[in-house]
Amino acid sequence: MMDIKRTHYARQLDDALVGQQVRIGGWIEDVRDIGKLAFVTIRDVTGACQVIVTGDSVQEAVQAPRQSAVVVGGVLQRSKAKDFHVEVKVSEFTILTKAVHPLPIDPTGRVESAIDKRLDARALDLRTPKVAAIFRLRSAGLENIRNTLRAEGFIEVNTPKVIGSASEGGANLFGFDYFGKRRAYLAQSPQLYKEQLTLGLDRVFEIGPYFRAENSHTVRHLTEFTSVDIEAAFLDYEDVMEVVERVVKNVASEFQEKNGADFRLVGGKEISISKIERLTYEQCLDEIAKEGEKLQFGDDLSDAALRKLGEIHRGLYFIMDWPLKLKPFYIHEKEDNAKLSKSFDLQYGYLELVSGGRRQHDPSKLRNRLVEQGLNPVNFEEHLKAFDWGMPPHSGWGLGYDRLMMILTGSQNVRDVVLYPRDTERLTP
Ligand code: AMO
Repeated sequence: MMDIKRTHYARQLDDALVGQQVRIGGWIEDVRDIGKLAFVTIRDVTGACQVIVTGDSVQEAVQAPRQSAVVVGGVLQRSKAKDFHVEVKVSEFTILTKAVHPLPIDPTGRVESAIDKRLDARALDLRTPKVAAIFRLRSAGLENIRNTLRAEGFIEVNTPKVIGSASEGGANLFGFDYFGKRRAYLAQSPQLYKEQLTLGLDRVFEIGPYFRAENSHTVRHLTEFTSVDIEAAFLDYEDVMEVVERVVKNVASEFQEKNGADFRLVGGKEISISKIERLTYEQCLDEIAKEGEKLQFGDDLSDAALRKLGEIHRGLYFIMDWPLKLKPFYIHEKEDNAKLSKSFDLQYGYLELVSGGRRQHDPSKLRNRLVEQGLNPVNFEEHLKAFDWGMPPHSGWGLGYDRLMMILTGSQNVRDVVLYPRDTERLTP
């Protein structure tokens, strides 16, 4: 029976193990043939190590296609090599699966490939150390967010993604036939469920997919993406702005302080997050006007306008108190000026990372808002009925996790931080 077990990862091989028998599992990266022996570099998920092959195995190692999966065993000895302190003097060299050449991309990272080629071969792309590091950071970030939110009394929930009616209004909805009986849709967000859950669970969060039939061709839009959503009873919008500030701050310091090696490898971005600046929508209009772009109260901030703002405010900042009519039906008006809303976006330069706000919890006002936005309250009855069961005032937000990862890892394209991105062109792999 073939023994496929390793005793160590490449990174664990150090001076303390010299003289011991070790076994490594990984992929052949380089082979240097110098006649009676060959120097082979084996890479696993933790790094690379050098192995010295002699005897009959030399031929096998020299002929082995690069990137084939192998296990190698032998005694660890000190090395004179420039890049390695120690090396394995091989007594066993087994090729487990041969790589078939030509490979679609070069996972050593020496030859760069365009993002589309890399995504077509994503599983192999992940063997590139920098790419694997992005996904380790992505995982560490999720754990960190879970810890932050749990410590603040939020419980994690999972709401349906196959639903009977829109959660965010009619646009951008993927619909399909449901057993020949009716239409069903993929959830654009957990918005309505998370609000209902504040009735019984008080503070909830969900980390899950959003589906949007968004015909956008940009480096920041996908049709399926991951969001962190929260909703909390008896908190106002300024309170949940503070929650998101803590969440983002903790992820950034997790990367900078606890995942330093991966963070440096990916070329991560150190972001300063002492106190995130809070601008109102109207202040933004003034700033944009000074830059020569005139917008009227009630106009949405165009891409061009956001890019101007992004040049003035290069890091993180909030835009709050948007005109009510620009915001979804579930957003609460400001008590002292009903034209404005208790809403906010968290921006990083021109890029929107989060949007949220206080929610309308008065069912009759909510019905009016639906009608104002051209939506039919009848289609929301399942949701609206919960508002008659003592709905608490509540606030929350949705954070685009892929966009946050894009910023923190210094990536230029959201596709870099998503394993198998989905956009208008891409449904595979
Ligand atoms: P919104 O529609 O602003 O809010 O979405 C929340 C956050 O999700 C991210 N995002 C996207 N990321 C990648 N590709 C896309 N196509 C895309 N669209 C949005 C952004 C955005 O800030 N229910 C509200 C949230 C709430 O109020 O709680 C909502 O869906 O980072």
